Amino acid sequence: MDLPVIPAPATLTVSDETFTLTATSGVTTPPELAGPVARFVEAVAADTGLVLTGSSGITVELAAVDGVPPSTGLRADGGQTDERYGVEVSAGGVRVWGATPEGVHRGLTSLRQLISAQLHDGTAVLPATRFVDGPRFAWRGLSLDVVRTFHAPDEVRRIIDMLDLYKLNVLHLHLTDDQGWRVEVPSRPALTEVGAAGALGDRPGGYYTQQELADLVAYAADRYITVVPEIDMPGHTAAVFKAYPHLAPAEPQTVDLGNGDKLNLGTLDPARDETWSFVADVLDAVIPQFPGSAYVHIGGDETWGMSDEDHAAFVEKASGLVRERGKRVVGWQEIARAKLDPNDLVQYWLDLDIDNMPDNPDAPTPPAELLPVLVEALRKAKYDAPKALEQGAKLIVSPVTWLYFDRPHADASTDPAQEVARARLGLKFYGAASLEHGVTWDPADVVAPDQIAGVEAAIWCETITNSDDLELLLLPRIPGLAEKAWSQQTTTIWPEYAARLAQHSPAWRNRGWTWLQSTEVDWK
Ligand code: TNX
Repeated sequence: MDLPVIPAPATLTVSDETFTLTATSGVTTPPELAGPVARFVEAVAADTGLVLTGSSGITVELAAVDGVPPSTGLRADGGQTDERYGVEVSAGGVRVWGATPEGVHRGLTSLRQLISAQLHDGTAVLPATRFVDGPRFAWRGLSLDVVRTFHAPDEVRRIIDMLDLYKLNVLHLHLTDDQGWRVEVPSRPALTEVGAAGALGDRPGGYYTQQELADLVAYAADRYITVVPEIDMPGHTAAVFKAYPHLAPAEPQTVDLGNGDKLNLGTLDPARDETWSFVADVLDAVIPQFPGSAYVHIGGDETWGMSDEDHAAFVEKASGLVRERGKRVVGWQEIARAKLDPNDLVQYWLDLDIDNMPDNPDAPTPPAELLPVLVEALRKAKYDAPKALEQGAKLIVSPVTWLYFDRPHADASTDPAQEVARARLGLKFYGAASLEHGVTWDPADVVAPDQIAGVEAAIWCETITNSDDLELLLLPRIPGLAEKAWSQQTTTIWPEYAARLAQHSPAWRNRGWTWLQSTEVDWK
């Protein structure tokens, strides 16, 4: 029997006995585990409505976990924390252990999933089981675009809850782009006074105050999730130019996309002193707002208006400013064209082969002006990952084919209203993908495992106008991401996975999350 735990645990045995959990059950809590236990009790209530009022039935402890290999890759907090855990359910009760509080938190998360799948009328009859588990990759994340559509702090907290339920541990916030600037830099007030106004098209803008970000970072940290900031440079900077026109190129560089939107090809200029005082001011203000992150993401992508030399000069100098401030560098794969430090991380996204593009009848034809630019970009992209590895840098695996969640859903929904949203959501350019497609791959097929720092999905918000849209594209894809990034079981059998996934809808419903009610899955 498979228990409905996602990601699938490393080992699992199940027997015939059961243990019954009710509202009078609870957790016997040693003081050093008060945090994880409090989170667990809150989360069970939100997932199921079951409020655990007692203090017995479940015990938690710090103890070594045997029988699971340690994770590989790098942690976004720069540390070495062991996330392995064990869960044992017997007729006498439940025991959860881990080598660290973080491991215990991950174990209690598996227990949450079991409880919500088994709960009927306020009682959860848990099958006796024993499993030990731990993550395959140390960095497991989601990159969230908060620019094209601004997502208010409460919505970001909902996303953090989704990451937490699936043991993901990185939220990468894409805080700046052409359409807006979303983080305070007190020494450069126009970034938020001018640059934060508006989003894509006529959507409302916004930004996170320092207090709001501090609250989000703390909320994530309570769930052992690191928030990594991205300041996208030297391209994707139209909002900077709107706020500070003296940083803009002398001649505006845009391509008309023919749909009312203009693509900015203008970039920050590495030859100008004012560029560097700007970058330094931004880093000085942003870095302290993300104390838990050992990394700063500098973007570096799609600098189509720039020469290779200027791009490399920019990346090298910006990276130096990040390192001088005690942080490590992450960038989109294009940064591999510059000189890297072996501690830098390169986020590999462009796995599309220009000479072998998948058939996609829905793909719009790009404006004629842009076509040569795109073809050249894809040709160069082929060499980025090898260049990164030659320089000793590791990769974050985020291939468009598998981990771009702004791809349309291929599966129909059982709900006609969702069918309308589904038809609208996702970039048609990517071609639709099914949930099954999302789990029938392995990160090690993309990049050799010893070169992987982590696995991260990305959600870009061009087609997303509100939180329902966002959640409809994220769910049920987030559990699939977790299955690939965490589970030691490297092959996913779709019917087996779908049977586990089906058991997760009660918790999503209780939390009011929007998810694609795909006809591929027999939802509970
Ligand atoms: C490429 S991925 C971008 C984003 C777009 C995205 C749409 C990357 C580093 N840059 O600016 O939103 O495609 O999927």
